[in-house]
Amino acid sequence: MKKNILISVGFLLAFVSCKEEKRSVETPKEITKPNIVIIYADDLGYGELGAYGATALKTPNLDRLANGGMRFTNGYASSATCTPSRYALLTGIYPWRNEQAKILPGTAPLIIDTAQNTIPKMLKKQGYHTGIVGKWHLGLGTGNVNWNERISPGPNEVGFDYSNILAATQDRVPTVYIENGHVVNLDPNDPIEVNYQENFEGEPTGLENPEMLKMKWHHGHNNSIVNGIPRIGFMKGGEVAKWVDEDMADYFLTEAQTYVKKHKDEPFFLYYALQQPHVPRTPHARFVGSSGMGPRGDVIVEADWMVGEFIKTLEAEGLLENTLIVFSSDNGPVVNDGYYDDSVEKLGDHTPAGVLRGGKYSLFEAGTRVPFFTYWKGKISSGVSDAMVSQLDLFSSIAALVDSNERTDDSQELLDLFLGQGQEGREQMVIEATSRTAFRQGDWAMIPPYDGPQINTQVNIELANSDVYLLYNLKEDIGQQNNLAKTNPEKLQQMIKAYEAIRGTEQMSVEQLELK
Ligand code: NG6
Ligand code: CA
Repeated sequence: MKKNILISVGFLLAFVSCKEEKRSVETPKEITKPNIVIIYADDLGYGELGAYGATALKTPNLDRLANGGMRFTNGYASSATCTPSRYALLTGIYPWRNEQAKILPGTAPLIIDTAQNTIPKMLKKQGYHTGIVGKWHLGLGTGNVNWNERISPGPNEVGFDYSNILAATQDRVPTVYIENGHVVNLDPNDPIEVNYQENFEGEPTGLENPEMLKMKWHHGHNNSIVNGIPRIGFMKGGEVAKWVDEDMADYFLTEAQTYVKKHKDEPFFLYYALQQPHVPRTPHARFVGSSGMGPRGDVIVEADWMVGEFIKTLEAEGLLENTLIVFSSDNGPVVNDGYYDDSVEKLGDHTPAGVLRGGKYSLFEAGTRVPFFTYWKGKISSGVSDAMVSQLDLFSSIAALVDSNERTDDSQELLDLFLGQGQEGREQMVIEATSRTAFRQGDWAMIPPYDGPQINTQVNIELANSDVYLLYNLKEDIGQQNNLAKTNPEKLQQMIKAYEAIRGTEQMSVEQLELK
């Protein structure tokens, strides 16, 4: 009798487990897939966050994530400027493979081929809803965009189900938000025209109408005036559609929060591309003075707050334990990037590049080595990794996370490392800055000779142009002060060989170089 009962219980259990299994087969697999959020700052340097050693600037929300997740000390953007880094991030392809991947004007055509694979396209095939909120800067349309019709192709044509973006940069026209290809709040009776060559008759400019400016230009940035701020490029019309710079951070935060709330019941991928601390730095009134460092510091405090609020939304929606968050920056820091905004005068003890040499536009480390961390509550335990990782690697690693077989040659699958369970990072990689490239391998950095000024005096950044090869051992010399090329000819030759194996031997013509 007893035996019988046991047998029946056994049967019952087998039956139940069978049903369980059946249920899990029937249940859409998507439900178990984690949400993925990439939060991407614009021009945030290696030394800018408390978690990376900043003391003068307070970034408690980002620090909480960085210290509670896996923080990389050798995390890289692919390029020292925006467009190439964003191209590489989304496609998993080195930006120097695409000649168009350089700083784009607001009228540039889309530089991602619509046939090209991207992270959001790959995720869509795995059942994800995909969205972008914030800065785009990868071009729109195919040339001669009519801003008063649907603008296409754009983010929606390269994998995003939803997009609400600024086209290029905050300092470039058109200064409007574009939602799924449509200018937000466009008045058909006040059509938008944009031109990067010449002004529209009778329209004021920063150059000719200094009396109209609330922020003065230092270099460049003297074309159309929007909200008292002179921009790059000329724009006419679209008065009510123009963004209010000081409200931009709140606008994108609300968009990001709304996106999450709307798609919380399906797996989603959100690319939340912050506009800070790129110029023009326009903190909302409640952040003015918050850093004591002028607008540049204030917008970093603002961005930190925005991220904190965004995390609160994930938490309130019960999503934090099922969401992988990746945070990084598109390139290194710049203090004066074209406006008089007190950033130089009020910098005080803050070192945006931390211990690194160079900055935005530079082939020295500060151009591409940036804050980079992953956070996943309850899944990634807190830690610090010195392994070398590139934003390029997100394509293949995210694919692995969602059981996709898709990979690119340039993107290494480092999922374990990003989830805090692996040790090994990249052995080597090519980095880019204004169409020049350099090489990192092991502890070493090698920069080939390039024509051009050693220092961009306008932004006061060392670019790493030199008549000779530069070779540094970063383990001993993180500040890149001792060029070892002469004393280590063998190492130099080995580095050049490994670099050329990836990059090719063809030299870039001077015209191709965007000399800074
Ligand atoms: C430069 C701008 C700079 C910034 C940069 C793009 C001038 C003189 N300088 O050409 O202010 O807009 O382009 O920055 O115009 S990025 O982060 O989007 O690459
Ligand atoms: Ca940038």
